[in-house]
Amino acid sequence: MARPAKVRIVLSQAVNRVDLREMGIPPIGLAYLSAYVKAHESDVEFRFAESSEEILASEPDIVGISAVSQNSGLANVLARELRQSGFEGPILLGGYHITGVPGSLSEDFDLGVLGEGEQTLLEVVRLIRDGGRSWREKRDSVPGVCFSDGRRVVTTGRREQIRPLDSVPHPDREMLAERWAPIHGSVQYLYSSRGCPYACSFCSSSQFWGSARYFSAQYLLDELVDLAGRYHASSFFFYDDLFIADRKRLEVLADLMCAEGLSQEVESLCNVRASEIDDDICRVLKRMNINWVYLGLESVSDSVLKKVNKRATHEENVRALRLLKQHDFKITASFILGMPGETADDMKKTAAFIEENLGTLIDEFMVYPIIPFPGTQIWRDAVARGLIDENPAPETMRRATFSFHPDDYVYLNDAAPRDTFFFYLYYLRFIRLRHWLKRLLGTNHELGLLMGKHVKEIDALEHEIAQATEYVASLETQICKKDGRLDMLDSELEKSINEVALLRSRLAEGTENEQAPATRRNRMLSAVRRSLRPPS
Ligand code: B12
Ligand code: SF4
Repeated sequence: MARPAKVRIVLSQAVNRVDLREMGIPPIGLAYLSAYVKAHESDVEFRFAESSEEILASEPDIVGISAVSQNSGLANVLARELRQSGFEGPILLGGYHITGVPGSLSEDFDLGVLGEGEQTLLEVVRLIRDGGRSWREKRDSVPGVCFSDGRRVVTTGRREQIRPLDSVPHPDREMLAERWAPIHGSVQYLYSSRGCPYACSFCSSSQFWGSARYFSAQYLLDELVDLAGRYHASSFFFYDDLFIADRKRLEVLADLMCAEGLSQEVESLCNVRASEIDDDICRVLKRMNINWVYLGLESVSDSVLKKVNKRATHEENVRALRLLKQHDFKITASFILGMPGETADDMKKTAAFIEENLGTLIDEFMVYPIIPFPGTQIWRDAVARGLIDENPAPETMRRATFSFHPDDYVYLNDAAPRDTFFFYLYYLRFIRLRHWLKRLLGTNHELGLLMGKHVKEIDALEHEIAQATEYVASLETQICKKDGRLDMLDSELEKSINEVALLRSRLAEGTENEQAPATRRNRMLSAVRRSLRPPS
């Protein structure tokens, strides 16, 4: 059958496929690219593919790959595989890493797209379609790109932001549907803005997007109605860097959602910021049926918060937690360890704060090591201090992000020893693991386990345990001798392994029972239900 006379663009994302978290959220950025270019050109079609084999099987005219820093090496490998398989067409690279380090563009790519990609991709597609073989000679006519001129990588300057943001159509989620089969009743991720009005020194958002821009309330309502209707969304996750920055717009959106009946049907989640929390915003969020919020607290030390330009104090953070709880929100708080100037005492206090408030002010928490990502102030400082190369090898970024070996991690902090930092990082990750296990081992989940639920959660827990085993082993080499701290981690690890094994066996029991005669299964389920009933 003859191929339709359309330019076929195949988009891909360089991800670590064994990482369950990375695989969990669809790459909506690629879906915006497809929607935007298709809205301006009728003779293009978009597909999403993962491996080089899949990409080639889609017979692309143009390939576009997206990568964040820790996966930039995977993007290079993908491009190399395409070239080695004989693909001679244009290969483009976009996303955070190439934007932060244009000089890292590998020779297999024809072009790097810097920052916001829609308009640039449209121009590049037109150039390729209309320019024939000589398109490469005109690359310098497109703002917001980088490419090699044979000697070095050159950039063409920053492109103007797209304004108004509503001129970007809703993402083409159908392009992703095959891989991320929209499960009926699932969480649907969406973005209501680009950029953030703050400039924390560890975050690249404001640098990447420029000044913050917002989709209008009506644009968002239309997207929500589509997601609710088409995919029967069980919840909306507003995945913006800072969802609540423009509150007037949210008030209108809340009105529209209530009028549409959406806020009764679907529960939502979003990212907030302590300094923006007051009674009014809590009420607006509740009207939208947002019941779970994510909040970056980072540290309990005011001097650390100041140093990373957080523009929030510990007191403000606690006040926000209390207010959110008064309004009955569930809260996931995130913390960062190893920030410049953080003392051992600061780390100890942050750990104590988490333990004291877990289950009361904080429902869930996450803890990250600080990483100097390109485009951030701490990156620039680390480069200036000679701690990281201006154009780091992809493997360096990957190891700095994911390796649990202390030697791979770029430690930025002179104020506390490395082993203290690693101890608190791993200790807190264990506290998180134990908290997670406690929740799953609670009687309320007995029934769920017997019915074969929580499979994904248990997979994720096993993944965490495998990582935890690695970091205890690596900490042993760091601390060099067995001391009380290691013993504590060892025993936490052992408990966790036993408990996950218990969960796994309960799950297996449930699966076996599924095949057992209905009467036996029903007897078991009613026994569990009876045990869940409060005593009369
Ligand atoms: C969703 C998300 C995730 C998801 C990943 C989902 C996935 N499928 O990969 C999850 C939750 C797993 C995640 C995790 C992490 N993330 Co994250 N994440 C995001 C977030 C919030 C949104 C991404 C997004 O969709 N943006 C919206 C779309 C519109 O933007 P976009 O994807 O960048 O695409 C646009 C352009 O970049 C460009 N473009 C992109 N690709 C391409 C390709 C081509 C060909 C072209 C032409 C253009 C183009 O055009 C698009 C449209 O304008 C961003 C912050 C942000 N606001 O972007 C952080 C962000 C990407 N994450 C970041 C980080 C650091 C992490 C973690 C490493 C955190 C940590 N310290 O542990 C972890 C690592 C993963 C892990 N294993 O734990 C950093 C990356 C910094 C960097 N330089 O790489 C960001 C930027 C946060 C920040 N502000 O610092 N993350
Ligand atoms: S960390 Fe959050 S508040 Fe700070 S600049 Fe990034 S997105 Fe904005």
